[in-house]
Amino acid sequence: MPAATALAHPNIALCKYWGKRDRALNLPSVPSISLTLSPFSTRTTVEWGVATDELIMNGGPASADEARKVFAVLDLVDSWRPRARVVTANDFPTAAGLASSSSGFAALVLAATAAAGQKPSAEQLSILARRGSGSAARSIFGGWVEWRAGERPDGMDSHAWEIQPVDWWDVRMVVAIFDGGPKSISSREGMKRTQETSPYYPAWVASAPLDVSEARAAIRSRDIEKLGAIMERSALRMHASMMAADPPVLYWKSGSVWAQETVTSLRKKGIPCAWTMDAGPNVKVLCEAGSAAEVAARLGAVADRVQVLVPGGPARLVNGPA
Ligand code: 2P0
Repeated sequence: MPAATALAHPNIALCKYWGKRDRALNLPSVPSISLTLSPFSTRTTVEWGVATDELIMNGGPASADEARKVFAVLDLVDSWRPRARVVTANDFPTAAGLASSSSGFAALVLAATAAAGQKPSAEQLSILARRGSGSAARSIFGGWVEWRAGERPDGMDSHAWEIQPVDWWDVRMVVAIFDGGPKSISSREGMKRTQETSPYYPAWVASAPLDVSEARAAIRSRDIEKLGAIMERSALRMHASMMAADPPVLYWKSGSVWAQETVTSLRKKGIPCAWTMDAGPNVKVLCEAGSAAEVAARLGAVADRVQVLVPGGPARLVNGPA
């Protein structure tokens, strides 16, 4: 049976995606910018032409909800598709503070199209990955990545592209992990609620394009101070729009604020660094390679665990099963 295996890295947004202009097609209301991050990855094998659809995730059968999302994406790869067996595994623990959906759907569409004998462009892969999970559109590419919001109703102009490759700038992303309790609300539900009830949502949408164009310029000129200011501004505006939803969408914990204050004090000491936060309490800190050890040590004093990540390459086909 035709099979292929692909590997993709997760990404963390520097300018955030929050809100959809089309829920069915997963089209964002705002453009976003991310950094693809190594060493963590998802490895996925897709085998077409088996007896029954089957999804194995991290060594065991996946939930019905996860299987529904995965096979819906395979239906887009081939609407007359044969049944498929999908085996996927992350080499990072769920508790590593990273979203596995970005690397997961990127690896899935690359493996599925290759096993079907298709040769899509990276942009076409990004559009397919987006249908599984928005942030996955960005993990098709390595390094510094922008995802266009696009304007077309069919979403064919809403895909990611590489601003600069993986080796453009030797930075680190230091993740400060705060354990404690399950995620209060899924990103999908949090976005919907923000969009439907937050009086600040229109202001968030209006402010995002300028953040993206300024961040793109800061990446191209390797200006960490400028990029850092935009990163924090984007994260704060996104979280402000969530907090103003009814009921509020609040992912912050006390440790999140400690980590943010640590970043501010590092900057006062002359170490350029900046934080971002996603749909959870963990704080991710961007800094140059030479200051990563000090940033990690300082964050280690306030966080439960710290993880240092480096820029990662694009999704790619690999040998051997997942
Ligand atoms: C991002 N997040 O830009 C933003 C910032 C979380 C906060 O993308 O509904 O799993 O599958 O498109 O991509 C997380 O949401 O949401 C996310 P769906 P996704 O990284």
